[in-house]
Amino acid sequence: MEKAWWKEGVVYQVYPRSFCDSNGDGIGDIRGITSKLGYLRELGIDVIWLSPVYASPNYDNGYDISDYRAIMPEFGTMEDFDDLLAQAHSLGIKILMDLVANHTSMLHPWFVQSRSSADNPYRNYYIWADEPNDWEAVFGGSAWEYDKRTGQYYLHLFTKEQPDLNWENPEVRREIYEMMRWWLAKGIDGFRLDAINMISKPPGFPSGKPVAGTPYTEIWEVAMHGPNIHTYMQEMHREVFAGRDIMTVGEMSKTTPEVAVLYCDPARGELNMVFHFEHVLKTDYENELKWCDPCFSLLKFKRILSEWQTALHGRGWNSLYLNNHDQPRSVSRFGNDGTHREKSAKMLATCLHMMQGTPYIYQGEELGMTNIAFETPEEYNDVETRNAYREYTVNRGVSHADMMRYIHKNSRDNARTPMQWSADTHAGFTTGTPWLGVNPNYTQINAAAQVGDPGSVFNHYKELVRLRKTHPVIVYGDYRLLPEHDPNVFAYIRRYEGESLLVLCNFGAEQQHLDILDVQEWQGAELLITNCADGGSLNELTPYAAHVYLLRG
Ligand code: TEU
Ligand code: CA
Repeated sequence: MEKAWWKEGVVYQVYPRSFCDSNGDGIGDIRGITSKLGYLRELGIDVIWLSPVYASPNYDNGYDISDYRAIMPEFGTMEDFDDLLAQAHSLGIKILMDLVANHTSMLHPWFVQSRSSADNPYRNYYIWADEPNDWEAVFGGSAWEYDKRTGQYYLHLFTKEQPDLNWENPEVRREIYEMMRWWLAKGIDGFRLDAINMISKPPGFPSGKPVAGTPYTEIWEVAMHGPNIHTYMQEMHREVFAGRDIMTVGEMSKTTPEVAVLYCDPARGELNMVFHFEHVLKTDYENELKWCDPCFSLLKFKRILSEWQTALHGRGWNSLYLNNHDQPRSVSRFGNDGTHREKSAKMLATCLHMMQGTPYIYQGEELGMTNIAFETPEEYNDVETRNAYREYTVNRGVSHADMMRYIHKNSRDNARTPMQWSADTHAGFTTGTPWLGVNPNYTQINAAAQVGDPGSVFNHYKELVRLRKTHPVIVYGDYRLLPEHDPNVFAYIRRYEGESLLVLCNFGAEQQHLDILDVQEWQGAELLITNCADGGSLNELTPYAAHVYLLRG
């Protein structure tokens, strides 16, 4: 298997709005990020994925870009960005830009031109039609918006403030590639490509599955991986990526391992890896519906992650994540954010970081930050949450109490509350009023309390990051799931050049006895890392225990 820095490193995702505020306006900013590079260096991460920092009216917090070559004034200036990049590089940390190119903001000059008249040269930069079809937008309502100036509808797969670009138009592609090269010329180290599997639209806009209680149909089965997607990805590779030592990861909902290989098989010249959604959509949602009472199945979780491990081995590369700015906090979701918070956070991290692929840590995950439960819908900022509250309580007959319970579990704002730096006011995130409420548990859960504590969640993550750099079996080893039928224990073996790694994780609050192993074989193995103060055991796992054993050849 070809070696690469992006296979060996660990990525840390920064959501700038919530990371660190340097000037007291309550909004995280670029200077704030720069001021925390020492912290990231201490954690040992190699790459920062920066969620969008471009100019944006923030209908979707930066995922609606109005100028690809300018920094959002609330976040600072281009000088601040250049300084962040230079300082990160001087510490050996790379920077990945979040590229949102399926759509722009409605305030992007291209769209302002496009909507101004039907014969404007920018008209074909977007997708216009005389009649809408029945697609439902990701954040609710029709995916088409009527624009009375020209009497046509434009397509928006997300909010109406995020019109979809028309990738069929070669001018659009040329402009996007040129802009990407402009960022690379600055010295950035790669891209995370937002919703990139949606850029090629199916001809005729065929209907999807009906969405219950609405006149709309789903886009998920019909609008992903359109007919020209691989042509565009290969073109982007030729025009932008080829010959550069950069990292690329495409965000792709509705992607199976077989489809993912088409994007990340190096021989095809497309992307390095993809973010799939299977383990976050199919293990605790009811029928993949986000607004529900979650019911987690470890059996499904193991089956899905194991399938990805096996299917991509030697053919592509996995990205490993449990958290991002769109997902609830993993410790609240898959672990236990009550009495077992620290132990289960370490267990989840161990389980993920010992797999093959590039691990992603989302800000605050390394502290075991938890979900938030705001009392009222008004305290939520996220456009998806706000729209869903309205849609479900007004049109779909869901009660306020039920909907709030679903929101507490699954709102994207669970991930977006300010980073908990210290026990000071507003968690040390800002001296002003934070744009989104701070989780009140910051007095217990914060970086200041954890960095110097060898038993902290932070130091467990730090050790996982370090081990990846010292043990090639973690990066390059193959993968075998131990008997699949255990509903509480996730156990697997990795092997590489005579070394074997045994990973044992208890996902439950009960003690588990294991007899799946040839204990004799592992008797002399070294305990590489554990979340149990009193050491590991090969056949007894205390609640949420995680042990990793290494056997040298
Ligand atoms: O998300 C794309 C995506 O597929 C979303 O449907 C995602 O599944 C959803 O946010 C889950 O609730 C990307 C970004 O990550 C997201 O923050 C943006 O809102 C979206 O694109 C539009 O740019
Ligand atoms: Ca600020």
